[in-house]
Amino acid sequence: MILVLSGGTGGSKMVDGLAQAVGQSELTAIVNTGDDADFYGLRVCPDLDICTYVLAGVVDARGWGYADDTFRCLEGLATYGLDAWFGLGDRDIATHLYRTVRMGQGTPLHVITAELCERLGVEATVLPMCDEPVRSRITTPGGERTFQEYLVKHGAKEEITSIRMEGIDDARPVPGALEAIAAAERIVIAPSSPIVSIGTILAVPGIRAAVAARRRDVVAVSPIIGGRPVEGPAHRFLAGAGYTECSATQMSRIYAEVCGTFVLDASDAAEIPAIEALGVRAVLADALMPDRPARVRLAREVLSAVGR
Ligand code: FO1
Repeated sequence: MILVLSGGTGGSKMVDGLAQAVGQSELTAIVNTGDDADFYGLRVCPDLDICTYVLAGVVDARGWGYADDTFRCLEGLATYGLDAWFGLGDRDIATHLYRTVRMGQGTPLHVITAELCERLGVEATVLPMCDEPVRSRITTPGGERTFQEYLVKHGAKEEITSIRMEGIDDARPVPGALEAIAAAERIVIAPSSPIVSIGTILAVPGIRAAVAARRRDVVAVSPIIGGRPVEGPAHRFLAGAGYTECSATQMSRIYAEVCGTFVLDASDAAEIPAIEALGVRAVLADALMPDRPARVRLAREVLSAVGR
């Protein structure tokens, strides 16, 4: 079994590539839930849903939400004067309604996630990092934002002065997560944000130590190419966490304790000596994933970088 740690839009492309490369039944994903939010009383888990929809082949082309969705419900809510800045599609809302109903019955998130996966025909094992609510809170000069407020409502334009993970101390890895980390043939850290996606997963008590214990078999993929994030505002989150540099080398520094191998884009070859000076093996690849064939191509290169 291959294990992948993933966030949402960026990471889900690696999840898709790995699923194509090894087959869904051989893949387990541990997914960030720090971006989760409640809208209109509904629990929305964007990264879990993005990974699930990608594996089910129903994700929209923009990389989140259900394909070809309509937004009639949201339009209706706006008519009634409610804030409607977060794009919840009608079909997508069915997922959040189902999740919220099951949570109200006392069902843990990892069980609900497995139910959604089964109903959507996903054969991979998709695990939330924890069942307990963990929420990334982003402080900007304009005040503290929830993750989705920062990213979507305010368009990720604000400078970040600090980031905290509310609830992280009370979080526990879901049943099966530590076992999957221990048993995986290889572990892939997807090119998601090292701070608010992968950093949040690793901050769940017990997960960082379990991954570090497998360091030799862990490979991380750089989300930074040419000093810029491939997608999303990773540079702002890095700065908010106190890192002044936005580079593949900086990613390796953040991951040095948990990964023995680091895959970076061929255009960043000049950074190899700095990365290897950290005791991390650096492997070059074309780290861009513009389409599905590129995802499986990169996934194969990433696995072969750790001898698989
Ligand atoms: N991202 C946006 O940029 N705008 C949206 O309106 C939006 C809605 C949305 C609804 C459901 C969902 O699962 C994801 C959604 N996303 C939206 C993506 C999400 O904000 C982020 O990409 C992830 O949280 C980061 O991985």
